[in-house]
Amino acid sequence: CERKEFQASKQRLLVVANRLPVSAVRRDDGSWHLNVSAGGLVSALLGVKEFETKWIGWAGVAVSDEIGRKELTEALAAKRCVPVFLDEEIVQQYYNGYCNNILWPLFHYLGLPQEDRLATTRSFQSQFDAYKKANRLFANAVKEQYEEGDVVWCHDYHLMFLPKYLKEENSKMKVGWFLHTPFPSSEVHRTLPSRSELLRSVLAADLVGFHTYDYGRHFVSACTRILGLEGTPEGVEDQGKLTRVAAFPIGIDSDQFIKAVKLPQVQDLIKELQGRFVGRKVVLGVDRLDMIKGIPQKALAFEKFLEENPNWHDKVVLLQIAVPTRTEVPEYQRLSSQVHEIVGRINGRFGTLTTVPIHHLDRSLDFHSLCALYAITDVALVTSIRDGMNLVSYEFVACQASKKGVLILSEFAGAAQSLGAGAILINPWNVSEVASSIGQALDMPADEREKRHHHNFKHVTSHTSQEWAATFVSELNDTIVEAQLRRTQ
Ligand code: ADQ
Repeated sequence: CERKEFQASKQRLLVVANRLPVSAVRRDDGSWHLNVSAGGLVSALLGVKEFETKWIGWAGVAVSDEIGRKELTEALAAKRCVPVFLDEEIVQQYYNGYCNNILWPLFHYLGLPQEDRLATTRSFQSQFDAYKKANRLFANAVKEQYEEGDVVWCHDYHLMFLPKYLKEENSKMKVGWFLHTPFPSSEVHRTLPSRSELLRSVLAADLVGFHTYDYGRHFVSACTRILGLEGTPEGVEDQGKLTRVAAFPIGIDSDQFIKAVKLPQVQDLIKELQGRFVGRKVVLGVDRLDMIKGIPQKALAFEKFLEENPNWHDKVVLLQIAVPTRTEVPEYQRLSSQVHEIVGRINGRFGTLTTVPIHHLDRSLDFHSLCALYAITDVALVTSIRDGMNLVSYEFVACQASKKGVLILSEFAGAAQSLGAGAILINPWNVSEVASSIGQALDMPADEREKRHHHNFKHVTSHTSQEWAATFVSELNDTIVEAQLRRTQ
């Protein structure tokens, strides 16, 4: 009976990420409303069903009163979430500052604008201190939830100090850390004043994971060149302690998308959209409004395509769905104005009294509308100038079982390594190349589309988010067993 119980019970997984999979909004009467948040990490981990998962993270809202904190904690408990409370000053310095203004651009090879660079240099130390303070708050929350045997999985660049703090507390804790962004070349990482402390803190984990082999190689190079440690085929070794470093390419819950497209309400939406765009091919972009997604480059390439192909005017539309993020950060505000200006200019130039070539929406779409949109699309256009993986390309493929549309994919997205053979790969900085790829995709014969789609569909349905998480956690368990064996030998 005991054995049966053991088999039935799932391993407990504490997922620690900056944001919980829900955002909390306080109503006028003081009660809490919880919304599921958009984003890659959330989409991937919501599909994970093999473990008894508990989330630990920030709910995206500052709560200073004790009653509010208690009530929010209770509301979130029903969703298996545990809040970490961050005050406004910490959010400003740690999240908007160190995470989004320093690490995010650096990890995506983006330089800061000159005026921000000097300001950032001056405020660097206080932001770094806030980063460590915030990581300490996350560590305390994990400590409160932790039970022996749990696996703790830390996510992303927001929490690079967490492995160190957790291991200092309990060296037996099983700790994994996964980065959702690229890890840049060691020459780029080298420019960070806190370069060594960040690397050493991550190395405290038992297993360190990246989307691609290349990101892992950059990380190992940074450890060897900056810290002078030894890189081995398994990872990084420091005084006999091995930290495993490996690639775990993320996937999506493909079944969820495939099933959704067949639902009657989604089929109704599909018919409605097809009616709306009758006689026109649909090119689709779905992105968070972020510098890394190359949205201005996409619009400029589409403009070039229209310029060079007058026969396509009125026969093609670019639908760009751009959900705003980090709206308080000045650089994101500048990006939003820039995109609106470019789109306005192109629509003014190529629009008619009844149609415009680009429909740009500044908002998130609900899941069913998103699936319907993916399903009616002829060409998905992903122009990220850097992207850890890019799940939108996977979601598009999963929804294309009947249409077999074409994916144009940036070679700077991690997904190019998995969907490269089925997609048309482009350099988003080369506007002419992207423009001619749009033409190639729109004119592609059905048998070639079918072949390319088949390749991508096979990959997307066999490398799912469930498999991603299960592989990471089982590798983490194995790593710990191997380390114990090494110690006893
Ligand atoms: P993101 O940068 O958020 O993720 P991505 O992987 O494309 O990028 O995931 C975006 C998710 O948000 C998708 O599930 C998509 O459906 C959803 N989304 C985006 N715009 C939307 C909109 N307008 N309406 C509704 N939903 C929208 C980060 C990294 C990526 C990495 C993921 C996962 O930057 O490189 O692939 O984490 O590791």
